Amino acid sequence: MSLQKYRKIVSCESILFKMHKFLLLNLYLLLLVFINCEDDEGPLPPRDVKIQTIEDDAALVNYLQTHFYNYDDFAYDPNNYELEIVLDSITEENSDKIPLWDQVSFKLVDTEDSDDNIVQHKLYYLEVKKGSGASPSSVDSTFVSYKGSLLNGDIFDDRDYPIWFDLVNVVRGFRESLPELSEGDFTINEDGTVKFDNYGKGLIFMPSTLGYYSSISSSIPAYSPLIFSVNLHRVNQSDHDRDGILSINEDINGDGNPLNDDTDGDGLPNMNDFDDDGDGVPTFDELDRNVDGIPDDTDNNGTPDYLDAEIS
Ligand SMILES: [Ca+2]
Ligand SMILES: [Ca+2]
Ligand SMILES: [Ca+2]
Ligand SMILES: [Ca+2]
Repeated sequence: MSLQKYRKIVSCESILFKMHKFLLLNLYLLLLVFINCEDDEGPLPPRDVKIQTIEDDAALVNYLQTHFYNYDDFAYDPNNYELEIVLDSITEENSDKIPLWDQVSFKLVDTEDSDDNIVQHKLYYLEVKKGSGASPSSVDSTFVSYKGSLLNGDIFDDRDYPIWFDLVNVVRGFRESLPELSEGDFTINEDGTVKFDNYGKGLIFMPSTLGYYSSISSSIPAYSPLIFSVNLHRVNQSDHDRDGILSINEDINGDGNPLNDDTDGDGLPNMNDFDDDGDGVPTFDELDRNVDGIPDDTDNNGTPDYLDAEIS
C-alpha cells in the first residue's frame, strides 16, 4: 500500500469517527431536549373557570359587535321556514348593518367549580323566528336540526335533518338556551313524509365554559366559545323516572335546574329517583292517592307525602 493511500484511509476513518461522535452527541442532546420537554410541558391542568368565562365573554362580545345575520332576508320572506340563518362580519361596505349585539338577549347560568364556588356565565341567544307552539324546559326532549360553528366561522357540526336530543345530555349552553325557543307544527303528507312548519329558529352564543371547555376534539379546539344556529321542530315533555311528575317539576328548590335536587340524599336527583323521599313507597304510589290532581299532604305540614319520609 502506498503511503498516500494509507493516509487517505486513516483520514477517512478519523472523519467517520468524528461524525459518529457528532451524531451520538446530537442524539444525546435531542434526547435531553425531549426529556426536558416532557418534564416542562406535561399535560397542563385545566384553566380557572372563573377567568376563562370572562375571557370567553370578551371574545363573544367582540364577535357580536362586529357581526350581523341576514335579518333582511327574513323580513323580506317571513313565511319561508327553509330560509337559513347566515352570519357575516360588518365591514366598510355593509357598515349600516345592525350588529348582533343590538339584537341578542342573554341569561346568566350558574355552575359550581371544583371548590364548590358558584361561577356565573353569560349565555347569549337570539330568537330569529318565533315558533307557533310550546317551549321546552331545560330537561325536556327536543327534535332539532342545527349547525355548530366556532367564532372564526369554521363549522364543526351540521345537521340538516332533525334529531331527538334529551336536553339533559347536551352541553349546558344548549340545554339552557333551547327553552328560549318554541316548537312548530307539522303535517303528514300523502306519501307518509312529514312537513314541519312554523317552528322556532334561533342563535346561541356560548362561552366554552358552557360548552366543551378544556376537551379537545378534531374540530373543536380547547376553550372554544361556540355558536349554534338551531331549528326547534318538536318538544316532548319528559318524566325521566316515570313517577308521575314531569322532570322540570322535580326542581324542588326552584332554581331552574332539576339536576341539583335530591330530597333523600341518595345521590339520585329527584327527576331520576322513583322514590324521592326514600321511605320505601314509590313516589307514583303516594303522590295523589285521592286522585284530585293535587299532591297529597296527609299531615298538612306543607311537605307533600312523596317528599315526606315520615309519611309512607
Ligand atoms: Ca333545582
Ligand atoms: Ca334522591
Ligand atoms: Ca322523582
Ligand atoms: Ca312519603
